[in-house]
Amino acid sequence: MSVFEVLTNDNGSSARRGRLQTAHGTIETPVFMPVGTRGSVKGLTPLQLKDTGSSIVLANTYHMMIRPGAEIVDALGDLHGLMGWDGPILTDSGGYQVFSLSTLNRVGDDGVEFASHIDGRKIYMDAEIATTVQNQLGADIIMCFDECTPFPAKREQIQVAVDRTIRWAEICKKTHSRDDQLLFGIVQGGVDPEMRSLCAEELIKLDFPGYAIGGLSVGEGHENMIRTTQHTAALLPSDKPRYLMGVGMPVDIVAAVHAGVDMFDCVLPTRNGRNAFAFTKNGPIRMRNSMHAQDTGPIDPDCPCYCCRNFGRGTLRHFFNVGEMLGPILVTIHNIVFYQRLMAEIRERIEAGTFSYWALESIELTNALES
Ligand code: PRF
Ligand code: ZN
Repeated sequence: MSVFEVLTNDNGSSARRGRLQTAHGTIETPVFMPVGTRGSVKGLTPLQLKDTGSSIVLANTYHMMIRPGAEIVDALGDLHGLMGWDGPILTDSGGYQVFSLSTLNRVGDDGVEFASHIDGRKIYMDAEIATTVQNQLGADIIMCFDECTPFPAKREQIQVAVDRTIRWAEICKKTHSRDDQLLFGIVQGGVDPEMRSLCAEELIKLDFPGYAIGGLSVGEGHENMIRTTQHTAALLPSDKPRYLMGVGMPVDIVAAVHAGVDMFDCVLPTRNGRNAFAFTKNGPIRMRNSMHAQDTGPIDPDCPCYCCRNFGRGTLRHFFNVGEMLGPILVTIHNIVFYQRLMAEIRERIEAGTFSYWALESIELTNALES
C-alpha cells in the first residue's frame, strides 16, 4: 500500500489535493508545517498548536543533536515525547543548518566539519550520522543530508554540491534503518535547470517515498524561485509527495501549489509573529504602530483565531510595547491560523475545481499591492 494518495488533480494547473499516511497520523495536502526548530514552536503549547489547525511540525536535527543530543532525546521518549506532540513530525537533516548557521571548518566529499554555533565545539556530520541521528530522534518523516548552494553560485560549485547530494542520498538510504519513518530525497541544483534535471533523475532512481526541492529561498528572488520550482516539480514522480523547503510568503505557496508542490515549512508566521508583524489578506499589519493605540478591533474581523476573538489591536500593541509574552504568543497564533486557513482554502478550491483561476488572481493581486 502506498503512503501517499492523490485524491484530486486540478484541471487548470499542476496542483493536487492529497493524503499522506505517517506513523503518527494522516496529513491532508497541500500542507503547511510550522517550525519547531528546538522541539518547540516558539511560545505555543502543543494544544495551542493543534488549535491552529496544524497537523505536522518540523524540527531540526542540527539543533537537537547539539542540545540536548540524540541520546537524551531518545531517553525522553523521542521527539514526540520531548515535544509533548503525538502527531506527525518531520526532521530536517541538518545539511542546510550546518551551512547557514555554523562556522564551517572543512567541507569535503564525505561530510562537513563545523564549529557549534553554541560553544564552538568541533562537530563532524555526514550522511550516515545525519540518518542515524534522525533514526534516533524518531520523527515520522526524515530528510537526506544535502548540500545547499548559495545564490549566486558558479556552475562548477553547483555541480559539486549536486554530486555530493546524490552520493549522500545513496548513503542515507543505505543507513536508514526504520520502516516507520519515511526518508525523503532532496533535489539541489541552484537555479540551473540542467543541474536540477540531473539531480532529480539520479534521486528518482533511488526510489524515495517523497522528494523535496531544496536550495531555494536563498536570495534568488520570487521569479527564479517559481521558475525553478515549476521545472523541478514537473520532473518528480506524480504519485509521491513534493516538499518545497523553507518557503515562504503566502503568494510563494500559492504559486508553488500551482506548480504541483504538496508540502511547505517556513519560519515566517512564527518569526514575524514574535516581531509584531501580523499577516492579513490585505497585507501585513505592524502591531507596534501607534495608529493601533486606541483600536479595540481585532487584527482581522473575519479571522476565527483565539487572538482575533479575544483581543483588540490596542491591547496587542500595548503587550508588545511593554514586552509582555502574550503579545508574541497571540500574534504567532494568529499568523499560523492565517497560514492554515490559506492551506484549507487551497485544498477546498482544488477539490471544487476553482483553484487555478483563484491562484492566478491572488498572485496578481499581491503583485499589485506590492507595486
Ligand atoms: N536543504 C535542507 N533544508 C532546507 C533547505 C535545503 O536546501 C532549505 C532551502 N532554503 C531550507 N531548508 N536540508
Ligand atoms: Zn486571527
